[in-house]
Amino acid sequence: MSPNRRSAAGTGRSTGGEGPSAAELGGLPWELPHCFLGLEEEASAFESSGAVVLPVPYEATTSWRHGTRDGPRAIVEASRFIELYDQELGGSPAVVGVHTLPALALTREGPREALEELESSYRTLLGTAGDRFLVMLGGEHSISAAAIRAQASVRGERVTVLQLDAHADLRAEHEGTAYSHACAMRRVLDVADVVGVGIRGISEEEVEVARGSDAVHLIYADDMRPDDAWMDEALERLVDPVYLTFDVDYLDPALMPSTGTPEPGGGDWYETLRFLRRVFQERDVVACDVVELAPTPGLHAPDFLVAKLVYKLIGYRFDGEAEAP
Ligand SMILES: [Mn+2]
Repeated sequence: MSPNRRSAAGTGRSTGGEGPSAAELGGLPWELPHCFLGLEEEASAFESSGAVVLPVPYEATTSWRHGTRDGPRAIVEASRFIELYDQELGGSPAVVGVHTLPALALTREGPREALEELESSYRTLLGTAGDRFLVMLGGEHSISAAAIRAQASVRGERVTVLQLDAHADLRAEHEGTAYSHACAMRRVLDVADVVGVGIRGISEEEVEVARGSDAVHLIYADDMRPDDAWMDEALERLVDPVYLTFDVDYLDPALMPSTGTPEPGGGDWYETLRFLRRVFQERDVVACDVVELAPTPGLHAPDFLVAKLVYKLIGYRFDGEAEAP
């Protein structure tokens, strides 16, 4: 661990000309800033950042084990200790600049009110962020619908959602609300096509919805062996612009035990990265979210996995581009 790699010099940026007292204070042994990757101010200023991280620690309708409200904080904390250099990409994706916003504290009036508030907040954010790559950290999966709806409305066009998930989330209603995590994808079908990958926990109702809708294409985990043919199938269905929603229960629970409703089977690390890199190379992925991490006290590997995954998404997004806008 070498904390000074977080310094502006370490990310290829120059330090500003602070006054003498700031320079003196800057020499003290401060811990890493509590933002994504622990970047210094020069490497994480909003204006010069290509990527923006939006923590949304929202949790109201989780079905089983709780704790996804602690997900964003755990991801950001773990991210402060991962290496900035990426040997797969042969560089430090952090040079594009990664800004971390404060967490959104949504109303507690109810799921509908909270998600409407998120949708309008996300729209406002898109107006300010321009074409910066927006990465939302959940929180429960219901938040994705608000972001997707905002994307479609601001762009004035249908988007394609690439959903990596163990579950289809196509229920019309779940436990008394249409704004549940289990309904996230059903709520966007009027503004988006959905390509669900890795599905292995699905109800009969959802199978019927998928069969009856041209807007839904599901690739079951059962059909993802023994080769990568499913990757071509998914890519064929992805029409730009693409919004990526990554529910961490997509991954094998052996890798990702820290989630509310785990399902056996699912993606492994390298296969998942291989697929995601292709998606970013071959399609225009305009924004993404990573949701449903519910940190397990005393077990930090899953938190680090998600932090690294988010950094990989940023790396893939900007791979081959010189600098941030
Ligand atoms: Mn899920």
